[in-house]
Amino acid sequence: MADCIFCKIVAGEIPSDRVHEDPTCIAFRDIQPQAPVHILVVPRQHLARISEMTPQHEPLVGHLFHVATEIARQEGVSDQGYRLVINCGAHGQQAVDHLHVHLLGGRQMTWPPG
Ligand code: DGP
Repeated sequence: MADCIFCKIVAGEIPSDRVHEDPTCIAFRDIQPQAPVHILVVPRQHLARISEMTPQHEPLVGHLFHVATEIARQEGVSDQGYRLVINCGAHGQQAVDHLHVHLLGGRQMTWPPG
């Protein structure tokens, strides 16, 4: 997608602090971190929102979550716990219309979310 910021990051046209890459996805540190560990796991394939998921995307979405758990281990937050978040659409406060999983860790989270 020509105007998609995360497609540009995937393509290397916009720099990012990458912590993981594989044939299916990349992961990089969020530019506006909301926790000591705040990493975005982003599929190389453009899918605007999780609500556009179809059965064919099940392996992709499963992979994103598996990668997030591996990165949580690498970042040292796995034992104490963390949060994985997908924002969807306006009410979900999704700002970038390219599917991504937020990995947030390194501090106590609260509930309910804001
Ligand atoms: P969301 O609201 O779920 O769409 O979150 C989008 C996140 O993307 C937000 O936490 C800030 C982050 N972000 C936006 N632009 C950039 C960028 O150019 N680089 C990086 N590393 N993160 C970005």
